[in-house]
Amino acid sequence: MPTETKTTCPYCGVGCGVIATVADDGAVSVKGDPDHPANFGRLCSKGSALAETIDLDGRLLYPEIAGQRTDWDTALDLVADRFSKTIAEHGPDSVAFYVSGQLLTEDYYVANKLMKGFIGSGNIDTNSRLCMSSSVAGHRRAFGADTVPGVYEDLELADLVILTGANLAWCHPVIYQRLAAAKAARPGMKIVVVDPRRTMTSDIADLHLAIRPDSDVALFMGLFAHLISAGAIDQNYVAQHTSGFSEAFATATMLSSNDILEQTGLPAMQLREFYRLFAATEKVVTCYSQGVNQSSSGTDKVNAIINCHLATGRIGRPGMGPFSLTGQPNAMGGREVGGLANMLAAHMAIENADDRGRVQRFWGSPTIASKPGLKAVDMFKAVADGGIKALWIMATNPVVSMPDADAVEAAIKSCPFVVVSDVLRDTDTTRHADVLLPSLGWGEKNGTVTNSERRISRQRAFLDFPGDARADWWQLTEVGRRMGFDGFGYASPADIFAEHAALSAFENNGSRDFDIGAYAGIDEEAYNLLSPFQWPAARVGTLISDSGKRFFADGRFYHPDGRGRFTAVEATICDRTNCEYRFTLNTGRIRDQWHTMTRTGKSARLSSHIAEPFAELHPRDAIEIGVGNATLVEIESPHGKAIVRALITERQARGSIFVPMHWNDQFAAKARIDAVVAPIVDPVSGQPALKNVAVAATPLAVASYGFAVSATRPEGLDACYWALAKAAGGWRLEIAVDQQVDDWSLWCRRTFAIPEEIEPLGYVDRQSGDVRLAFFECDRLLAALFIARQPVAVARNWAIAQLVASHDQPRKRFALVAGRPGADMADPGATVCSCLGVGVNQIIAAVRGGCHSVEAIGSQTKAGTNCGSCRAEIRGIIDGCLAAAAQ
Ligand SMILES: Nc1nc2c(c(=O)[nH]1)N[C@H]1C(S)=C(S)[C@@H](COP(=O)(O)OP(=O)(O)OC[C@H]3O[C@@H](n4cnc5c(=O)[nH]c(N)nc54)[C@H](O)[C@@H]3O)O[C@H]1N2
Ligand SMILES: Nc1nc2c(c(=O)[nH]1)N[C@H]1C(S)=C(S)[C@@H](COP(=O)(O)OP(=O)(O)OC[C@H]3O[C@@H](n4cnc5c(=O)[nH]c(N)nc54)[C@H](O)[C@@H]3O)O[C@H]1N2
Ligand code: SF4
Ligand SMILES: [Mo]
Repeated sequence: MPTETKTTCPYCGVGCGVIATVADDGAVSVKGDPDHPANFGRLCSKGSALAETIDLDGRLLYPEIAGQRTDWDTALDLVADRFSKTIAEHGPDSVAFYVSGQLLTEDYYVANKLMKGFIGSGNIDTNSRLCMSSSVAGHRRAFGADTVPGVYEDLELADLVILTGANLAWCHPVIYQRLAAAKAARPGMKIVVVDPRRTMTSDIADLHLAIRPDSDVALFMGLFAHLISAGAIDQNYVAQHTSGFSEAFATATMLSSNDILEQTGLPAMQLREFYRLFAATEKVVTCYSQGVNQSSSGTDKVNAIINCHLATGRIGRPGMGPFSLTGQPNAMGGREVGGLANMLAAHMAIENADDRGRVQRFWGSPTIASKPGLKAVDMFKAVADGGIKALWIMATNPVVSMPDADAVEAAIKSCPFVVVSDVLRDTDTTRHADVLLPSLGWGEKNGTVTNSERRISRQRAFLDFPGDARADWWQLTEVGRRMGFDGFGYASPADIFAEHAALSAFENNGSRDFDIGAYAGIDEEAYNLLSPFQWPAARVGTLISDSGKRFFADGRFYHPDGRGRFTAVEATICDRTNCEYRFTLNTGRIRDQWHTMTRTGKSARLSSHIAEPFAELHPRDAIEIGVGNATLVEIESPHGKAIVRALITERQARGSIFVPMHWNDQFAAKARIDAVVAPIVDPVSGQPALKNVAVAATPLAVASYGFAVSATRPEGLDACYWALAKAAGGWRLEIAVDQQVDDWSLWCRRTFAIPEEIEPLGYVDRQSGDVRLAFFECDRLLAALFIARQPVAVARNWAIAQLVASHDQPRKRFALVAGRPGADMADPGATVCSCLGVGVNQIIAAVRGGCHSVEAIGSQTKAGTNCGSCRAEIRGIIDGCLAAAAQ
């Protein structure tokens, strides 16, 4: 009998409920959980492809010391011993943990407890520093606690939704779908997108404000001033429930309208329209994500937004409020357990002696960190300087995702003792570990996560532990015990959750926002049955008292005076016109990859949407620097270099370049974009400015470009540029060489491990530089290579399909060498709908055949009918075709 398990998607902070089914033959399939209140059955492309990413290929299955397999006892004893000795010799601040919003709450709780309560240092920081720390700091300044007041339903109830620095269509696709459905049902609802780039999200916007990078503070200060002059301030609310209005007012009115126009770069009409809409609409939700947080003015951006909501009293009521969208599946859970270096458990403050005493008493711990620890960027600097001598990295890949990534890599290499807990054997970070600890992955591990709307859901295991892999909480617990600490006697995640819930209620009585006391002491059985619930969930007697409570509905905040605080923010501008590094590098995400690709990179389907690292450039910038479409461009800063494909598009503003954050040394020659990113941080939160980096861009001199498909993973690639992606039946490869290659046939034999007896089919034309080589074993294609002096114009998806086709007829083999489909072999074009494998050419054909709506395309080609993540792109293709036809 197939078994069904209700669990939660391990990707983004939407936190969709998933039903995983294991069939009798062990095959796993996933579908959206119709009962989960985050997604009501929907999933995006990444969620839908989860079953394709859980194979054991590439997994780390056994502990290793110095690259040699070992057993758990030996590995754990060594970790405990080295940490203990380092602390004994150099003090508690000589060790550190760098953890992740992809840990489950239970893992995170134990890591934080071990470092802050038993080792006695604040040196635990997390990739949430790169993600949510400006929001945390902004919330604490405004509300007195890190409270996210919004819920998803607010977006559906609002009359105006502002999406600023958030590419919802690609990064929170299921919220995007809920919003798109609400707008379709109620077309009067307005959507404003604030983003220097025109993204897929801007396609549903009534107004897209393509502001200059980092001019958000000016934009929202201008709005604040407008609300005052338009008489839109809620005077009663401001008087009764807030403080600091006059200081914020004074700074906001220091900027003239001209300053705002100049700083934001927006046309006056657009700015007026935005301000008018906000002033006139009661139900406004302002959602923000990394375009806000990842900035040297990130915390001020958050407070500039919150100021406008406090001034109008539009907070704490349905359909309104500021709403920070969390990125990782458990970014919120990490904040709840106090995983950041400057926080304590259960939303308590490390600077507050009462809080420290309370947590220490609760834990019965020998010590408690007396001051905040080092924040991520400073932590790796301390590793480089030798101040930190033992480091444990868990569920994050800092060699790819930290700014100044080459320096971070060098720091890790130089650190005397590095432990990495991961699910994969080979990542850019695991290659530098002294000890590798194999962790359980999604489907194997058990615990809870909290999504963007404060909803706690279970992740449940439905697969056996592979090899010797063990849960992260177990690894931490074992090390804690071996270091001689009491307080790590947990037998299961339920034990840990029960303690975490009890701590949240400990001496709380409504003084702290985070209270899930209703679950204190929860037993194994209840934990296993736990349904998704939102915090707060305090216990009064036997009742769960405030489930469903709307934060700030009563106008009470968590500052000692109970008031919400305005923040006097300042707008800063950045002008690079005359700089050597005159471009602004903006980095972020694409639809079908997750972070450093360790999981989504396994899926051919997901890799078919965008198979290569790229730089979006404005056409005029491209002309100026001499970069042609699909040629290669080198992006450089004083910190490092990257080489990516040029994608010339008017969706990009002049002077800016967008490069995705995902590619790394496992998938490309030199596309770790964080190697280029400067380690500049927000002064309040310590969050790096990952969206505004001064860079130079130049064309890469290339002798030949190439494309290849191969049944096995290419190895030892000899090329100045390469990018590798999984494809159905094998791999796809883009390359470029900077010098002529004498023997391409030999190059293929080495790269694709072609047996000697197999002769290539094809030709090498020295005059034109064209090369076409294919290697067949019986009727099966082993590898095919297409080389040209210009970017190769072979139909990629068609070539990939040849890996699984039968080549029993010579005609088919020759068609492959010709590099284009024969008359009976249509080329689907680049994949748009990754769920159903529909290419751009198929959609264009359907538009030409009379399908002029996304729905019509869906019924004709099925594109966009599964998860719906590609619907914005389909709409774009229809519009493009119709516009072209009308010309
Ligand atoms: N497909 C996919 N989805 C994901 C993830 C993933 O890896 N892949 N990761 C998850 C995680 S951890 C996170 S944190 C979220 C991030 O989700 P988002 O924040 O939505 O994603 P990003 O692409 O990082 O950046 C959002 C937008 O900010 C814009 N931006 C840049 N500079 C500015 C500026 O100065 N002002 C404004 N207003 N906007 C600016 C960028 O152009 C970009 O379009 O996504 C989550 N979801
Ligand atoms: N330039 C630039 N850089 C960025 C960003 C950006 O927008 N621009 N965004 C930043 C943001 S918001 C984020 S959140 C970070 C994300 O950056 P990372 O956290 O570095 O990215 P991931 O690829 O998710 O890394 C997770 C690692 O943990 C492993 N893993 C998966 N599951 C488990 C598990 O259960 N246990 C353990 N122990 N390991 C596991 C994975 O194999 C992988 O190696 O990147 C940041 N860096
Ligand atoms: S929106 Fe997609 S990635 Fe995010 S939780 Fe839902 S299914 Fe997973
Ligand atoms: Mo993130």
